[in-house]
Amino acid sequence: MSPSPRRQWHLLLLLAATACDTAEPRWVSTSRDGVLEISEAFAGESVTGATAAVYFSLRNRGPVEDTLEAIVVEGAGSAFIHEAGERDGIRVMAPVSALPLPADQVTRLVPGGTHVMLLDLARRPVAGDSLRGVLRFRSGREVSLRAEVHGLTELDDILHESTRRSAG
Ligand SMILES: [Cu+2]
Repeated sequence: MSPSPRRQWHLLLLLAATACDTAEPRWVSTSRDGVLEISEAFAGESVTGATAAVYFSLRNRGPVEDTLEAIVVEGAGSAFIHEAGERDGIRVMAPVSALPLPADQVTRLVPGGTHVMLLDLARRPVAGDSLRGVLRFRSGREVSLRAEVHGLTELDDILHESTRRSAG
């Protein structure tokens, strides 16, 4: 006799739940030794086409600080680490030469905060594109980068999401 219809339903529900969990796979990349891990990488759709901002989370699992020193992204003439702040009530961003990653901590680059700025893009990134590159660290470690390009509305959702997350 075949399994009861009820049992099949349970199996289907289980499969559906699993499918939902993995519908948007969390992309993760690590250094060869597993100490540094990058996740939640995305880029904002460029309005002008000349520049784009990239955001991600960097986890340093090691017992000592490491430092992000260089970023190379395919199709971008250059990439800089930018810190965002306020000066005389005006929102400004300024390049910094390196981004320290404290031991055993996650450093988050989010809209409105520290980000990677891509300049001289060969072509305008649009939603659905994927930017690829590599991050280089003072220790000599390298981590590959793959950032999905999000549209402005989507980016707004992510901004709110990260705001909620940091508040909680
Ligand atoms: Cu910037």
